[in-house]
Amino acid sequence: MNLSGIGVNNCNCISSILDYSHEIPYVYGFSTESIMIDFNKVKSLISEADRILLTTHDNPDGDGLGCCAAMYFYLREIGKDCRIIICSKMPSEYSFLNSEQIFEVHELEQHQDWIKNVNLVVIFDVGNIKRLKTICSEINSHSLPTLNIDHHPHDDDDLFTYNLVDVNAAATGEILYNYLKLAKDEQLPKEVCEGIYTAIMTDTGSFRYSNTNIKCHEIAIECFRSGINHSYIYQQVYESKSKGRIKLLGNILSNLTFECDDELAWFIIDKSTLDECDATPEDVGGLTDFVRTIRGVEVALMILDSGRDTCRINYRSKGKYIINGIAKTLGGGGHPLAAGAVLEGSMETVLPKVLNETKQSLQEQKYQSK
Ligand SMILES: [Mn+2]
Repeated sequence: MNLSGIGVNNCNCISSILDYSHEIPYVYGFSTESIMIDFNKVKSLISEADRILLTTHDNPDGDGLGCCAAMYFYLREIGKDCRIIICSKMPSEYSFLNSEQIFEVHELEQHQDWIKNVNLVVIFDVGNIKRLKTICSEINSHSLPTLNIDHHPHDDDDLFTYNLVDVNAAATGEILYNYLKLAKDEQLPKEVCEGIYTAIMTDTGSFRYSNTNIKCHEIAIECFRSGINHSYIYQQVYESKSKGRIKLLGNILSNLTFECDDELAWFIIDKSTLDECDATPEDVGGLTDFVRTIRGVEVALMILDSGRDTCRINYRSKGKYIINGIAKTLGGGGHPLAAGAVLEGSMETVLPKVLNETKQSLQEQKYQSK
């Protein structure tokens, strides 16, 4: 297959390539540092490993989970001893990927005997290995080699053994698709395509966000050919929201604050808000995206205090402002238009700090663009 123009960065030494500067607008699908990745290296790592653990980040999304499922079915077909073990519970909207019960939630006692003899851990969609939570400690304690397949920018102190990172890919699922096409060299089976399609559909907001590219649609065509039920997948992901999530949406919409000439819309969620709405921290997914849809709003910001003395913040930008720099300043990271962080402290201490940083950055960016 033709792999030209995919724009893959070979990232055993990724620092300079992936270090975004605020002055450089991020353009999806375009790379000035395009180096063909050695997919063959990935292939040899996989062929040398008998036992492979697949995993993704905490609060898993469709991209990470879809990749795990797709890779699982591929590895099972080529006879690998493989398991998917994740560190958070499976979100209900993705349970359709788990009809064969292939996802397991990590439990030390239950998994340590199997994990200690793993030859390779394949990690999807994780910018920072700490996002593997309890699985990260297992990897360290058995010194397991890790292969990270991802489209997030990575820090210099990246701790993965091997990196296959393409920040221009719309989804990790796009990178995995490219790899599987090369490794398999034939039409991918339906069960693999279900995972790939889910990954790309969710990370592109159903082929609407600015990261959507020609490749996404080409992959979708192949997924359709394999016989996936695209409307079923769509309904499972987007039309199966809990009542708590919708109540929470109502609550935050009536408590939005607009600043910076109404270009910034922010909202807070704390434990009492969650309780009032019968919602859980898992129900906050997608709220920031929704707030971004308001006309005139360029940046949406959520600050979530779930009562464990840390706050999670989440940014979405329409494109005028780059927000992963702010997230990085606050100890997090992410994509130029979708980023976040977890900060120590309660809402009282975190909120002023986050708002200051955010408003200052938006002001600076506005000034620079003039
Ligand atoms: Mn992703």
